[in-house]
Amino acid sequence: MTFEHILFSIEDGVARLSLNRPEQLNSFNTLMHEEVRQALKTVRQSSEVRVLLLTAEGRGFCAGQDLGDRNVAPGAAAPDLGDSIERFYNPLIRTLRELPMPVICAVNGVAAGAGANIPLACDLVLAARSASFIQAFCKIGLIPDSAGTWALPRLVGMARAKALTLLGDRLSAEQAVEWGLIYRCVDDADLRDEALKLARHLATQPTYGLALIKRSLHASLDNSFEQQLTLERDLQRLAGRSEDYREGVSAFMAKRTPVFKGC
Ligand code: LHQ
Repeated sequence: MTFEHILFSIEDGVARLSLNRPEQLNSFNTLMHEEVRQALKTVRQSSEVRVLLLTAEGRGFCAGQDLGDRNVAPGAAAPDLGDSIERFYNPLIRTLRELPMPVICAVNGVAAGAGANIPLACDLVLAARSASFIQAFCKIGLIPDSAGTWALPRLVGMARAKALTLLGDRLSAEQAVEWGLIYRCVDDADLRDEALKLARHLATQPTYGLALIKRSLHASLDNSFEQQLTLERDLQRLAGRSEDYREGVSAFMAKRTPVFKGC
């Protein structure tokens, strides 16, 4: 599979998808969207993949939509940006969130617009110390998309969500960790290795069980306490039927390292 705007590989259970339009700070044009969609379809359909690592090439992570593609000429009719959202951004965010495996995002540099919200749809976000997050939408008259308005209040609280989205200021990676927006911040030189180490670890873990953990945590944001208890019962029932549960317990009893298959 060859791509023009992304790099994609699968090795030892780890799928690596790297955004690769560095001169435009990896902003999304239609082709890049289509390539990402194709790669994610492969990830979803592969029985080999047990973790997805999303990264980017060059000095930035992603500057959101390629604005060159969405420039409105004087006198031209207003564009239907909702159509771009419906066709590209919403499906991308849904797919990342719903993949039945851990999704790690390594943010190597500036993440702006949709590029700041795509990481928030992933499960574990690591960022280089020099990276930053900018809800740039307000500067061009738009609203945060890619589920930013959903994720931000839940992650950082309404006061900070409003400040980030109404002011469009740059949030440093360290501050993003402090605010609970992302998981960890590491030295720039260590980002790739740390992200890969985490991915390789997760690729040896009980993938099916991890997918159920994701599902239960996502559901908890909308569920009542009682609904969540019921869901935990149901998902634990499924987890208990997995081969990895048998292996986990039998390895524990035998005081040996478990060998999980992911199912
Ligand atoms: C870019 C971009 C870019 C094209 C940097 N496009 N070239 C959804 C549906 C439909 C339509 C609308 O949008 C959406 C969702 C969205 O994502 S809206 C938000 C779109 N993104 C932005 O508003 C961010 C725009 N970029 C910036 O504010 C800055 O570039 C940031 C703060 C990201 C980085 O600043 P610097 O580090 O100073 O870099 P730079 O501005 O010099 O950019 C480097 C190059 O990348 C430059 O090209 P050049 O040829 O001059 O070297 C930029 O034009 C290009 N670039 N973002 N979104």
